[in-house]
Amino acid sequence: MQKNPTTFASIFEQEVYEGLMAHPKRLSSKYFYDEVGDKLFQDIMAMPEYYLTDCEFAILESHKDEIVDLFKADGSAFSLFELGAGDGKKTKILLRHLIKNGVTFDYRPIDISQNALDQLEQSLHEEIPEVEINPIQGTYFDSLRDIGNSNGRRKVILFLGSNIGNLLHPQAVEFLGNLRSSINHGDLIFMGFDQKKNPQTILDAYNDKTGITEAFNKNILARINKEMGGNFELDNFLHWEVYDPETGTAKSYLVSKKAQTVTIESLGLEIRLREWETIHTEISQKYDDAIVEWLAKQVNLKMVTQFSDDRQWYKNHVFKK
Ligand code: AVJ
Repeated sequence: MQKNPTTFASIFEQEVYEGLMAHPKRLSSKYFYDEVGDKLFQDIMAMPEYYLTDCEFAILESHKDEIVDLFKADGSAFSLFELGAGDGKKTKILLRHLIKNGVTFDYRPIDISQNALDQLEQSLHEEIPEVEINPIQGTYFDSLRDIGNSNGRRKVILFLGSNIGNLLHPQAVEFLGNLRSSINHGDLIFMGFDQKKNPQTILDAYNDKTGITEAFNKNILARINKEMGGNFELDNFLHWEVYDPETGTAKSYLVSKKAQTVTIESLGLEIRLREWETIHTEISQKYDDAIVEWLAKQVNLKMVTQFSDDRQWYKNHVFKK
């Protein structure tokens, strides 16, 4: 029973279909984010175990003068794009400081979640009304087109939160190469990279005792239930995290606790899962200087500077063409 790809109502449906028909099974982490998933990710960022947000917050706060000077460059107006802007909590440090310094820019947050963009726009109007905001809904891939097509102004691209870590190295190289093609000389890319560290610290960040990350991971099944008429029984799955300190790759899985059959109505799909069969849902890549230098070299991006927290748990690198 092969479904004709043209009959899928959305790319989400198509990717779910392909991922659950594949061996081993997989679902893409980009589909974690609906209204529920956005909230769960905010809860994750507030957890003590999820050090990434605090680290990047501290870096932006302590280096905001240098960063604003860097973005200001020759003083010409620029567009500040942000890929996967989310709730913009960290970005607001920079936005506030740019405004305070009288810098001319507009803010173009891009996110897969329209809900996240609506909330961000609302909160910015209330907290920093001076910021001109032009939100764009779409994936990272879609965003390249928007960045490439925006002519005229200088561009600064923010890619915070180690969001790049959702991409395997070959995908990251392809993405960065395309990102490079969509910018001009004089434009900047400001990116967050979570660093290799004690493997236990990393595992704990993705495996909290309170079960928030588990609920976040399972939200993709909840979405399939809601949006495609699925009947996944969430309790029948285990959230499982592994971290390979050699490659720096953290991987999330949903593991089927028993043999079970799941139907997804709008896909006309009946899926059988064996006991302990896995569905791979996310990778969260960790980096060191050698990997970042290698990535930059692959796509001919120049490294401008970098910022780090005291413990060197997290870094923001700046690239140019
Ligand atoms: C938003 C992709 C950076 O991989 O650390 C948090 C998502 N997944 N906990 C990450 C996430 C589980 C997060 N990124």
